[in-house]
Order: sequence, then structure tokens, then C-alpha cells
Amino acid sequence: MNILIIAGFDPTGGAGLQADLKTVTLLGETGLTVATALTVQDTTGVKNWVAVDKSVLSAQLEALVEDIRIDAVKIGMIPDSETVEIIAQQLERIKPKYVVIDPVIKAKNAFVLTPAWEEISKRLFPLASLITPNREEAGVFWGKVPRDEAEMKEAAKELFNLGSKAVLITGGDLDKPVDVLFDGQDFYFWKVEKKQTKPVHGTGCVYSSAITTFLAKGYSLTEAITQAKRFITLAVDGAIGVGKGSLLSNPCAHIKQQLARYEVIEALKGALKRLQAVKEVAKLIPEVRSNLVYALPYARDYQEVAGFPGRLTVVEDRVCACALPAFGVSRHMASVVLKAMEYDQNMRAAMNIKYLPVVIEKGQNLGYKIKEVSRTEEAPETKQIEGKTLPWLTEQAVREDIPDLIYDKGDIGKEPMIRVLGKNPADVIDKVISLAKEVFKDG
Ligand code: PXL
Repeated sequence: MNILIIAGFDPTGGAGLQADLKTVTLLGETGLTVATALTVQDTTGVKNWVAVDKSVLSAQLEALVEDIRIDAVKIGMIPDSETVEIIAQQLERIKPKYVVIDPVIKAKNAFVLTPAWEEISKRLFPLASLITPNREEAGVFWGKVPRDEAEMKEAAKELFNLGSKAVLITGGDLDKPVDVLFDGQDFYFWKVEKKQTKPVHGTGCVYSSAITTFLAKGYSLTEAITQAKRFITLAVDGAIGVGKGSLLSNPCAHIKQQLARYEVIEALKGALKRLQAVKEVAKLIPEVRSNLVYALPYARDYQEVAGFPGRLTVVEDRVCACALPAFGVSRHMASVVLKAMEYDQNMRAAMNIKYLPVVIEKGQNLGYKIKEVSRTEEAPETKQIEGKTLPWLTEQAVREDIPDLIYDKGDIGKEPMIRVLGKNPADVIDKVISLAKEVFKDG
């Protein structure tokens, strides 16, 4: 599919044309780019911009649309009313199936990117399949900034009357983030918990480009938004710090996560071989059995964590797996890793082993960072909810910095346990094997 991107040039590549092109490219489609303006900016904000010469802009658009079939158009920064008119005339001529407008008005540092917001709404919204203002931008068209979900619904309904086929108001900045879609008939909502704590530049650009790409691929509007939401969530969770200001949205996070699926499984298989080769390790497998788990980069859910189905057990004095490693097979150990990753994205692997006082003692001698947590300190409310205890216990241990070993001495009906954490399975089992050898070196 061929997606025409008409937007401003941001030298950081976090927003604008280049963020749009990265998104379209990494989703496997072809992006064609026409710059409307050149901005001067770094990660701390926009300092200035200049509109691209109108004859160049017109000629570039003309050349592309004469030569290439355009399946969808994504429009970002439009610096002035003359540019609005040039774009409107091309859209009227080629009548693309999908036109998504991200009505960019101001940068994060409040620098105005266009004075022509009224012309954009009058001339371009009626030609759009979808407009994707954030709350701030919706406020410019509505008259006040919608503060919550209820007001976003009201604003979306009003903005719909400006002529686009659908309106998506994004509220990723709210304490309880929500995006609200109105398609003239129904409202739809997307709610994804915020994990990124730092400001990220270019999220609106990447999100709207991803929506455009999924529309071009043939997804329905709501399915395109759902897919794009996953993509932008990863781009935000995996945003990169390159300068003194905002992080840059990272469309590569999606591909990095996909590529890691193979590596994660292979790393677990390799780790199992090494565990099986060391006889002493079998003596550290607890009554409830062990699991060794490894999460995908930016994992948020146990489905994105791989482990051994049926856990690791002991047969004839050796560690033994019932089946090959797979995703989504461990809830317990996955919840430990997912909690640790909230504090350090690099701590993606863990294994539980038997608690013995001597293991802790040897761990101290080996120089490991060790934290004890207590099940008895957990509030009765969360204790009763299945699946809450381990994340709670882990959080007590990882809040300040992430230890190598977390242990608890159990509770009524709960076996005492040590959880060994690391960056990857090799890192975890290096620790497990060292401990096993130290503890059982005299047989
Ligand atoms: O994020 C909005 C945006 C879009 N396009 C360009 C920008 C910005 C924000 O700075 O610079 C070119």
C-alpha cells in the first residue's frame, strides 16, 4: 500500500515526517513524503520554522499523484492557509479512500506550528476519514479543553459536525488515559495504562500514521485504531532518550519486540541445557517446582513472557522440562518479571529456587544483592485476590534497586522461596549454578 505523508520536517525525527515514515515503513508499507515546513527544534522544543516554498510543494504533490496510486493520506503540520488550499485541491482531485488528519497546532513547548487552524477545519476536515486531535487541539476547535471522558465525548460530537467522517480525541496525558472515537453514531474507547513516566515527543504523529497504515491495509476503523494503539504504546514504552529534553517516540520498539520472540525461546532452551548439565541444580528445585521465564522487551502482559509449560521438575537427579518453552505459560514467575520491568526494563528474566538459609548465606558470600520480603506484611485485601501477592512481594523488593535474589520465608500453606532475577536466562542461571555449586560442593 502507498501512503502519502504530508507533514512538517522535525530534525530530531521524533515527530513529523520522519516519525511518520518510520511508522509506515516498519508496518511494512510504502511511505511517500512531502514536507510542508522545516522546523528548527531539539528535544527541548521547537525554536522556529519556515514554510516550504509553495511552488515546490505543489510540484512535489503533483509529481507523486500523477505517477503513483495513493491508497491513503496522512496529514500533519500545515503551516499556513495557502498550503491548506494546495492540499485540499489535490485531495479533491485524487479522492483517496482514506485521509487521516492530525490537526497539529502547537508543539509541547507551546511554540505555535500553524496559525491556520480555522482554514484546516473548514477546508480539510470535510475531506477527512478521520481527524485525531489531542485534548489540547480539540480544545482549540471546541472552545475549551475537554477535561475527562465525558467532556471528550461532548467535544468529539461537536467536532464531528465540522465534517470529518470520524473524530478520535486522544487523552494519553490523563491520569486515567482514554482515547474517544465518535463515528457519527457510536462512541468507542481505548484505555491503556500509562507506564512511561517521562514526556515523549511525537506520539500523536506516530499514532495517526499507524492508524492510517492499518486503514490502508484494509482494517476497519476501530480495528485499525486498536492495532495502532498497540504500536504507539510500544513506541512510548520504548521511547529513547537522546537529548536534554523529551524522549523520542520509537516506532522501532514494535519490530524489536517481534524479532525478540525467537531469541527469547532460544535463550530459554540454551539455559535449560546448562541447568541439566549441573547435577547440583536439581537440589534447588522446590516442592512447587521451578520456572525460568524470559520476557519480550517492553512486555506488559504474561502472554509476552515465555517460560516452561508445566514448570521445571527433577527426574533421576537432573532438571527436566515437560515441554519446550512457550509464551504465556507462567503466570507466577511472569508476574515477578513484569513487576521488576516496571522499575528496570532490562531485568527481563527470573527463576524461582528452593529457600534454604545456606543459599542466602552463600549468596551473600558471592556478593549478590539480596532482599527479604515478608508475606505476613501483605494487607488482607490483596492477599485474598489470586495473583496479587507475588507482584506485591516483588514490588517491596525492587522499589529502590533491583536485587539479584528476593526471598520470603513463606506463610501458612506457602512454601518459602527464592527468586533469582537477571537480564536474561544466561544471567539468571549463572547465579543459580554458582549458588548450587557453592551450597552443595561437598555433596
Ligand atoms: O507533535 C506535533 C508535531 C508535528 N509535526 C512537527 C512537529 C511537531 C511538534 O513539535 O515539530 C513537524
